[in-house]
Amino acid sequence: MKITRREAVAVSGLALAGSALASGPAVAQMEHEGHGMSPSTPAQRQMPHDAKTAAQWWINIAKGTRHPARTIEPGEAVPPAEPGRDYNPVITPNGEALPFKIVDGAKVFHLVAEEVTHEFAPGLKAKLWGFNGRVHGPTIEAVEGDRVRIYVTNNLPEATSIHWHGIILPSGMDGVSGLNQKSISPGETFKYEYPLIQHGTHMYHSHFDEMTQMGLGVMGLFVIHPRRPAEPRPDRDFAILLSEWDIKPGTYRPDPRVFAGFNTLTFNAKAFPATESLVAKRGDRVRIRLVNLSAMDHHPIHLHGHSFWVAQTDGGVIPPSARWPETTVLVSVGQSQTLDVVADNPGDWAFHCHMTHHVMNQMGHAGPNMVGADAAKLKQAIKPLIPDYLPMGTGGMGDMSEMQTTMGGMGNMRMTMGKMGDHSKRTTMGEMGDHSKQMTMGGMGDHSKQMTMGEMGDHSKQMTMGKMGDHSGQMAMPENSIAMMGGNGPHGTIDMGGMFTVLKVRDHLTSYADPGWYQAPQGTVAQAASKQDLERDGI
Ligand SMILES: [Cu+2]
Repeated sequence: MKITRREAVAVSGLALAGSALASGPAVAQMEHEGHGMSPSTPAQRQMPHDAKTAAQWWINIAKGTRHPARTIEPGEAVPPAEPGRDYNPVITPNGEALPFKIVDGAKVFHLVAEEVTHEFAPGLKAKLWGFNGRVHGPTIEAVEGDRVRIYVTNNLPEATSIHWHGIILPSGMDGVSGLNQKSISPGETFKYEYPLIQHGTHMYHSHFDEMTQMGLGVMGLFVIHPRRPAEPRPDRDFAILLSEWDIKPGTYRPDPRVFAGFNTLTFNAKAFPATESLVAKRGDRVRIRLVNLSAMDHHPIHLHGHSFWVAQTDGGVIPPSARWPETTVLVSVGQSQTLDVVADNPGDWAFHCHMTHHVMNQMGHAGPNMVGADAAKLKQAIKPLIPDYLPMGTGGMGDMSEMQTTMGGMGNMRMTMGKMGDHSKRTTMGEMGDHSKQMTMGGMGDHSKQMTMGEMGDHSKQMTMGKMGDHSGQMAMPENSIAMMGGNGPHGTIDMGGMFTVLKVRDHLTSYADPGWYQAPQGTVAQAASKQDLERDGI
């Protein structure tokens, strides 16, 4: 049998693949058999039957392909990569990595798709579909040159299939139900196996009944490190999956059918203030991998206090000469954007979606707009119908979070009767200090009552004024719902929710545990102007 030079090189390359791949003679035998059929095109070659030789058959094809994130040739002999030695593990804030074992040179993972009860933030839980007891699924992490074998067990009530988004692999492993494979029936376990011939930030997600399954969380991150990085490894390597949900207050199941009005916006399936901070030492090379698998929305993600480089996309590494600096990057649906930044500015830096509705939580998107309204007249008109009615938000909506914080923190939608009693029907709130103007028409009490009038219509029984009055210790809000915005900060309430977290950069750290709030040097914090300042500058 005649073997051309190119084929001989391919065969020897495969033989070198060593323990991670099949033995050389087996490969040579496969090649000989293939060529013995004298195919006129590669597509006509007889396909190998077992997974190992199939992987090698495909590696031969991959050798001829180009990918802008490749540091070794496909099929090069490399052992399964080890954390620490070959890569610095990625950090999935609020998440975790999927464990693996090495069997016969392959990294073996097992995903179990199943229903999961997930907490988005204290006070808001939902029944979702995820993997291995989590939403989203655990992060799959591997290194270019590794061969992965991923078992997917379907414990969902309907069929599924899993697509490996952005990963270059054999067509039959791509996971589009009906196109590349049969769907995975409930109770079945499918096996996906392929070598990783690229590096980058990718994802896995359902490709069967996507609207429902992705709307309920059937997805996760898939990070592949370079085998021989051309650039220094990041010191801190974060991966964040962006998604959105529609959870009607008082319900436990997101509605995957909606196409607008998502009211729970999440980083790794958590809404602020449940999002973990990103912690770095001053001077650390920080990589932030952003992946957007929202149903309908793109997210412009903004970092304060720093300028970053957009260094990679899902398609590969951007050559250094073609990178551009940004402080905000748009992460479109289905995209990944990888930001490289040197954390050189100590402080607490907001990192958030710049869509204002995406940094708000479930409550408060609907309801009447009261900004600038003559609330006294409105109150007079509604009082005969709802005796306790108190409009709110007439001076802006910052009071919504302010009150909730006063009542014991974001997400804690219960408040003491004493507080509520103090606020109801009062026209000013002495104890609210600076916020007295915003609070003119009342505090938390009217917040909830506004909900009665607006978006909470479906929950009128829960929201009746009488019931509110009956609550000696707690005010009635729809169960399982969280405040529009607000977390406790070092200077008061942080009027943010949803897709918001904090990059904490510190000069001195003994660990990467959350260091608490930044202690700003004296004189570097904005504060009320002094009389002398105003006089000196003619203000
Ligand atoms: Cu957004």
